[in-house]
Amino acid sequence: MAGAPPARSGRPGGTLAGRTDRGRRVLAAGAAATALACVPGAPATARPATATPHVAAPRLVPEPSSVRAVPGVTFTLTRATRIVARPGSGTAGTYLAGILRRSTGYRLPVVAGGAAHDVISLALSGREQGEAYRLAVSRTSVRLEAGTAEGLFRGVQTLRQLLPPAVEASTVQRGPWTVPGVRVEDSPRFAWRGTMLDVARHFFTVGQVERYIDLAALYKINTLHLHLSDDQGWRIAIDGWPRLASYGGSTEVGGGKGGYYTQADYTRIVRYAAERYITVVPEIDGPGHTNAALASYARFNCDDKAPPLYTGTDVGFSSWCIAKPVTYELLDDVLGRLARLTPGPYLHIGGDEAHSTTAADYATYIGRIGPIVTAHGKKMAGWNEIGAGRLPAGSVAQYWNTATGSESGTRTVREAVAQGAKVVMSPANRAYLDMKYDENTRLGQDWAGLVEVRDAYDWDPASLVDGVTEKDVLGVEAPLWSETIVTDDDIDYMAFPRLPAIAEIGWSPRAARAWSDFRLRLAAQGPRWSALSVNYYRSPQVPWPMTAS
Ligand code: TNX
Repeated sequence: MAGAPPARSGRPGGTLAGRTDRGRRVLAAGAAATALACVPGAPATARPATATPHVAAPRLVPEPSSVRAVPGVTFTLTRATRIVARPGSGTAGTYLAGILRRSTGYRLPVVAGGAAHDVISLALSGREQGEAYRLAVSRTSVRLEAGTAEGLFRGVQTLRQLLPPAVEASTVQRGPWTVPGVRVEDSPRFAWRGTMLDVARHFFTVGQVERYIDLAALYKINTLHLHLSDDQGWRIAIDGWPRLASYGGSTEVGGGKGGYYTQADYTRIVRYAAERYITVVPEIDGPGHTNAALASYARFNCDDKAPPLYTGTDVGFSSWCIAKPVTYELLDDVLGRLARLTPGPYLHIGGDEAHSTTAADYATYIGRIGPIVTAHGKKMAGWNEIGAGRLPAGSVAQYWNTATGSESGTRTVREAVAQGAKVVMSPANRAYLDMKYDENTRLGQDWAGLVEVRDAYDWDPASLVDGVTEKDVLGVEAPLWSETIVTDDDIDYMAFPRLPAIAEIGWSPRAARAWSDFRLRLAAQGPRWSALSVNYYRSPQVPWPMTAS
């Protein structure tokens, strides 16, 4: 999907629609200020809202390609409203009905056709492709159209954000359930908009992963990268190698009891994600980050001695035995099994921080694992270091180093691009959700620096690394490493608000993104997170409404 951003309405210097849009922004700023903004730096030029007094102007994250307010028009959802989900509309209708049922108490029927009044209609059309959608809110209907079910699902996320924040509550709330009149035309800038969960350093249950999937879906994230193995834990049961999970998965950082997914558990996660049009990318890290596996079977080790399990947080001390055939027998079984369990096109083979593997061995390893991935019908993804080895066609290199901090990072990512690989951008000093926000953040690390919300937002994937341009970039991903992350509250605190910032970088046209506007739209998400019981970081950079605290 990467390419020149489409011509936009609603931007300074734009057309008539642009002026409408600026009006909308003024309204939005006014609403933020009058909702008792409690942070210094909140907009000082509040003007009274005149057009639609009781309905907030749309404040959406990620910002769509085009939003046009229809002044004076609102749609109000009642218990008589029906959801018309035309054939081919996938899970979008039932997903929406489920959300609306909890908070409105209305059991809105999801039907395949019928009258055009008092409906939310979801329909496929020939006008859009992929994840693109268009949404039109009039007095009598909400009409959502897309070329695919996936596009309709993305459009449903926009509709959620047009409803009042209380729509996200898990218990019945009082309405009115009013949506502002609006016309949205939207499509993503990048095809890969991901987040990674490290389930190896601390294990997270299926339910915890599903909860994270739902929160990510709200921001149109479409890729969930699961870091399934590391020094501290192996988290997926593999036929024929039972000790990987039963022993290698038996602990975690700090010495807790760890855990692992059965293949049925993993399949549940994959299906849950697929119902939200999120593709799972499983990662088995190597040749470094392999202590849990090496501890599970003595014969994986060059000296035939199994090291003890590891519960600390050091990196770079373990390596597969590159010369041993059993290493590749194991990887063939593991990657073959994951390939069969995973409908998505990618297997992630890690490849980072292999400080205990020689450069020659590293290149040998990448040269051997690529054909294994390909033989199982998948494309290979790996951290940027994989560029130092030979990559199969269609590979993806995930750039994680900081832009200025690592020459080897920029070298290897360029080597990957020179081999035809695409790049997923996860620069640690921008996109890592485990970096502290400031020096007082209780959780997280700071080796890549402190990452406040503005740092997470104010960069562009197509101009970060010299020699890696828009056409090379497949997308962005926000990884959440879990050395210090234990609970749902911990996940929430580090991911919100930075995950939505990265999600917007991945979705919105470059020209639509400005921090001064984003911080206002982000502020409007606060009450939504409160309704969802998301434990978010109240960044002083964002003018949160008082009621959200
Ligand atoms: C570096 S980034 C790692 C991980 C750590 C992370 C902590 C990368 C590919 N490797 O092993 O968990 O830093 O921030």
